[in-house]
Amino acid sequence: MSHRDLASPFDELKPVTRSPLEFQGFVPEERLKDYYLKGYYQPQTIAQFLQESLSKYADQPAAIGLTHQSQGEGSGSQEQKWTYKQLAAQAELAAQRLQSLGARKGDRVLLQLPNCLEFLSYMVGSFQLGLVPVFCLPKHRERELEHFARQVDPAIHIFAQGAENCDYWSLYRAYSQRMLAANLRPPLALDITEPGQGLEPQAGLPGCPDAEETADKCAKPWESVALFQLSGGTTGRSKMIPRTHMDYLYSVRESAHICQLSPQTKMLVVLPAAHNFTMSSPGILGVLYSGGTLIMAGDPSPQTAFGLIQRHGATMASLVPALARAWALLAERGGLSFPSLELVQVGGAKFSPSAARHLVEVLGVKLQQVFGMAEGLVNYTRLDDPLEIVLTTQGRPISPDDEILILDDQDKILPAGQAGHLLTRGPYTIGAYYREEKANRESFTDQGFYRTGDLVVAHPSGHLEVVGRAKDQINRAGEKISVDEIEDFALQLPAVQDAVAVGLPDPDVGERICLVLLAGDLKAFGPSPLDYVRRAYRQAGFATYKLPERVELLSQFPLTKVGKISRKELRERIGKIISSPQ
Ligand code: OOB
Repeated sequence: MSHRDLASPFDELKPVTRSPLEFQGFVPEERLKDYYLKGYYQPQTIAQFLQESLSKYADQPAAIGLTHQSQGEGSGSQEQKWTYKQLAAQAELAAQRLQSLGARKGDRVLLQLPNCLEFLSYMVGSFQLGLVPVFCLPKHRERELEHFARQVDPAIHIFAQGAENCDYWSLYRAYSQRMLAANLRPPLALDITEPGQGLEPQAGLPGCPDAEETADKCAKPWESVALFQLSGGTTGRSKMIPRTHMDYLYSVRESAHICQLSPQTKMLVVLPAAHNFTMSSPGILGVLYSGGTLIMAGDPSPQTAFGLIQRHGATMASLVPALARAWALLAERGGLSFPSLELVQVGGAKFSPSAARHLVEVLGVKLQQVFGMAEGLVNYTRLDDPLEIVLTTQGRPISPDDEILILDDQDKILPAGQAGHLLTRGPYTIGAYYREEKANRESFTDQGFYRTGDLVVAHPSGHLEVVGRAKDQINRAGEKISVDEIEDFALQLPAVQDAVAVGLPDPDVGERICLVLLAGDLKAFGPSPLDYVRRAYRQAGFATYKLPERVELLSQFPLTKVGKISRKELRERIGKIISSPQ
């Protein structure tokens, strides 16, 4: 297929001035100033932070991984190793491509790339131009992408056609057409697999501006938004999480110190690169800050990961519990050992003490539990914590100024040692979602504390143990799904009278989506209600991980005393239906 065939129908739309970024927070300004004065906030943008590493570690290996860009002799992915200097040159090339599409400082870009080397060059290039990346997942589909585009008005959508077997051009066209029909301006498309301008930055084209130039010179530097992370969402669709240069970099630097990263660190990047865990805890930015090497895993299978660890001597990896369990089982069965691997971080969902012990015993590595959230707060078990603490808790906060409240249902502080709702405020936790007035009133207190929706108990050492969840969310292998989003769509299906989505406990992925339906017309579902439902969600452009994996039809829903649907009883009832013989 030629470039022409793939060309976007919107190529003629040249980016014009996009809407400005707004900033709105509930954290009292005095506190933000205080964090600044305490030295948590350095007067530095992410571009300046990266620039320092790119020069300081110029000849050291920065990254190993697959690249999608055309290699002259035909394209396709192949493994390459980039030094920091090469990464800088590739970032410059990426910046040139972005600029040639008209991207300007302050513009948002949807960055939707798999774990390949270009993820790094386009991320660095975007920051260097003063663009604000929205860290999309490769698994996001047109429904999610359209929502992000409507929220942040991006100038460009960066993707790799064909990655993960997905036709990103057709997703792009579908949501862009809908936006145009609604009189909204879609972003331009940048498909990194299309031949660019060669492998070297071109003379004559503008290069990356000096990092100083793109730095925001605003009066309140702590308000300068660097990037958007995405929340799993509890009420409806994903919310956009504006992270500032200062807050994000503070968490990255501290995380790198806590995890003792160094130029010898070789981090295997298995989870999606864009996820907050992988990006900043200490993640990709932490490794680049420390002069270490990133090993980008092209696919998340344990087999690929094991091969990369052995070939390149990875020293650390970050996993979700589902993957950590799979690693431990496979390594045990195969009698495998990984002498280079020192540290395995596990986070994103609750890691049970027994699975934690098994991992440590089988892999002979140091385990670090990580309980974090894209909204900010990250807790780590420390590398010198006693084993029992590492196995049974999810760690303690990064900062002495992370405030932790554990409250009862009436927002009253609970006595020490009792489990309750976790609220938090601190130097790297957001004070508001982007353009979400209603959700903000629910998710933040007047004093700017974020309601995490997690139920925790604090140990005397200050370590938190996650004991449950109060938010309406399903956690499938670390991927968060808002039950509202699933239910809202089910209610639009003609055959459905009422719908409730529940997370069913699952030994492999933690939880699976079960959609419980009150059927208006049973026949409308055809022979397989599950097929009917999955088809409908797929056609509506939902990411695959959000498709229900089980459908139960009931004639009535159990109600609480006040007449609300009782999710608890529903879960129990469904549990019984599933465990009883057919
Ligand atoms: C990470 O970030 P998100 O935004 O995808 O999800 C945050 C939520 C938390 O509120 C909690 O419900 C759950 O994920 N979670 C955990 C957990 N880590 C996250 N629940 C139990 N145990 C854990 N260790 O998932 C994230 C962000 C940065 C670092 C690590 C994870």
